[in-house]
Amino acid sequence: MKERMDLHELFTEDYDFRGKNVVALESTIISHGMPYPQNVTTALMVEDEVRRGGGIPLTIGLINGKIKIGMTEDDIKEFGKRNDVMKCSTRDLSYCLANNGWGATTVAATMRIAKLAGIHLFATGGIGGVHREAEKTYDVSADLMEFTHTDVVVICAGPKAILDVPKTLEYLETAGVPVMTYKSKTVPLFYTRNSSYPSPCNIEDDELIYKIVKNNRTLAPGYGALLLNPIPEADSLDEKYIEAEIESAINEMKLAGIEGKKVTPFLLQRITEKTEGKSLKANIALIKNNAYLAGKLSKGIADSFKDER
Ligand code: PSU
Ligand code: MN
Repeated sequence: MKERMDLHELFTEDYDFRGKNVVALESTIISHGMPYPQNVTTALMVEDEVRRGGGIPLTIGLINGKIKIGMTEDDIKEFGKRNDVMKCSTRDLSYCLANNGWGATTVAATMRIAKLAGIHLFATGGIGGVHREAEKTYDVSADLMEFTHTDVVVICAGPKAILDVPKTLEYLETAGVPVMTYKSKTVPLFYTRNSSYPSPCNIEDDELIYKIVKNNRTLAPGYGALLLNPIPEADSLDEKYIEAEIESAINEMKLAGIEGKKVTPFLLQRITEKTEGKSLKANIALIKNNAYLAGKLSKGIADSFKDER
């Protein structure tokens, strides 16, 4: 018999998903990553894609000062509409809970919560990383750090193109985080399917993922891993086109003096406006694609952790 997990009064229930074919989903993409109402319709479609792939979707967020794992359709609709939802990275969770607030969890925060409840697989669009000009701003997302102490496998479509991609890849290498690409010889760049960066480890066979995850549990206990799943060919944007729009959005951001946690939401919104929705369409397609893959892998990943106490 597994011992019951005691998640204390911070959670709406004593969740325990150990051994189950579950997939965690984040909520920052709902509140700060996409405009209303596409944020709500996308979050619901993403849950359907996990189910279609064979997994159980669990969207995570903070509601009235409690952590909820498995937000309902009504919760998601409410999240998408409210404008007082706090973007919570790991360090913000304790404050938001103490304040009885509503909080959207970033990749780092979602990983942290998922792990506490025995969930080891998480699908999203793109992770945060090392920002351009980080040598001046020191802006490195807490998402990267989380992979060194939280054993959750994250499926995304590559480092977001708004980042400094080579520096993000270097950081992950230095930190010792396994980075796999799914059926791709190059590192996918979120809006674009291919890049000039060779894959550190290309996976053609799902069984290999489970073996790598198992091996790494022994070699680097508590470490996460990244699986980069390229955006489908039909939805991939032209790299030069999107790069020009990104550069122009970054210049506007600098002129407006935007920094810190506002950077990523600002850039995503401006790029959506500049591309007249093309980037948003790509973002929706790639996150659905990731959710479906996560559903497909959910049983195998759960089995890789089934000895967990
Ligand atoms: N990728 C997207 N949309 C998003 C994000 C990533 O396509 O909204 C969010 C994720 O929640 C990620 C966060 O964890 O942005 C990173 O924020 P920051 O750069 O401030 O760490
Ligand atoms: Mn940042």
